[in-house]
Amino acid sequence: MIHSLEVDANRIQSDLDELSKISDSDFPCVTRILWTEKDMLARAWLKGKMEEAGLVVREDEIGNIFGRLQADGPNCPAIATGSHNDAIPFSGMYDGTVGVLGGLEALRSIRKFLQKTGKSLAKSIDLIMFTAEEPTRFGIGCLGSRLMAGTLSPEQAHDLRDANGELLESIRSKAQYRGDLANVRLENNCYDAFVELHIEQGPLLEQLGLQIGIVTAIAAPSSLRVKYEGPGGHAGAVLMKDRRDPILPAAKLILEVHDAAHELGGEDTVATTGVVKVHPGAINSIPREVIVEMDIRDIDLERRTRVLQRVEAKAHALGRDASIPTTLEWINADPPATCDSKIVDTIQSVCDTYQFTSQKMISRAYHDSLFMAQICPTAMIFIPCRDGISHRPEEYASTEAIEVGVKTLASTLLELAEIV
Ligand code: HGY
Ligand code: MN
Ligand code: MN
Repeated sequence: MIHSLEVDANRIQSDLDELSKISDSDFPCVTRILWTEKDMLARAWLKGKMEEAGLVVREDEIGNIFGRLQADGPNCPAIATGSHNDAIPFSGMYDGTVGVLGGLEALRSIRKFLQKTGKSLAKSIDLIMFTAEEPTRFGIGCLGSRLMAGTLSPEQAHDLRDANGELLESIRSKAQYRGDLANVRLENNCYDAFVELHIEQGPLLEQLGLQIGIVTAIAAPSSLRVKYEGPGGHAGAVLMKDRRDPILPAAKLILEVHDAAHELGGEDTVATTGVVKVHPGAINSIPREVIVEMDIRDIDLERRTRVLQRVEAKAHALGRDASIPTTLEWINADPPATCDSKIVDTIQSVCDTYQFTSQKMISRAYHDSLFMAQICPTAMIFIPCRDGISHRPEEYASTEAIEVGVKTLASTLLELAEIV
């Protein structure tokens, strides 16, 4: 039986507002990058909120934070919910945080229901705040959930460097994190279910006037870094015939990524060049090094593979033709995830019980759910965001939309945790 639960929408909103101010950029922009001072403040703030809500709090060796609503009995199974609190530079206040603070409110409302009814849970419920879902600090997204799922090894994590070339290990220990990263790994089926609440980051739900998106699949993200190098020199004194300018193959590759997605892909094939770094970066100096970083995604793995193969071949050909040394590195190339049909059905029946309008859909953004799906049954709940805007300070989800999402999440978790 689906239980309707009351959530405190004003408390969720004030939590979101409070967290949005713990940022390295001025409101409404939010910037919160792994293991910066503001990230550490936000972590302490969240742990305090979890303890206030009566959860048992722990943090693992990479900084994934767990708040547990304990069921009766020491070795009972568990389910989980969660998302991320980190934010890419100058972005918005709802990406990720709706899933963490909405998940916190869902656990508060379940705890209140249990106290009122005298019931208890057959399964504990974990609220997880995942470390570094965004790729900002170390160039790869979902650092915490990748290590949980084993798709990133501790050795690979140790080798990661930030933009200043500092190793992850050095930054991790400065942030007072110790211990073996191998301990972050969770066993397969560690949870009986994982459900993440998130803003859609697209316009579909708002355009269709729907309250809930029930995610059935998550697109397959990939990203690559290509470096072209040349002798550089004086922008005035070196004749054109004597130049080997790395900006040229880089510029052609940027166009190629776009064309490959259009010509080989379908509606769900997307590609962009989000990073272009030119060294030394002086207007009157011919570049000596150009680095471009591309993000290419598709819900269809085969189709994405065709785009990646074409881009990789072209990257090398452009360097060869220009006699420019070329270095190409795949940062990640992950498979898509299929959401668990039983959890999808549970979310659907919860929406029907509340009479929330809903529809099944895919997620083009990646989330920690993409990796949780590799180790346990997983699904996602989307709520609409204004004009589908995300990763910008104009990102916005109404308190009412968030309340509907949290109610849906809370009742879904209660159903999955089973009452005894
Ligand atoms: O890039 C993404 O899809 C996610 O928002 N990090
Ligand atoms: Mn994001
Ligand atoms: Mn996100």
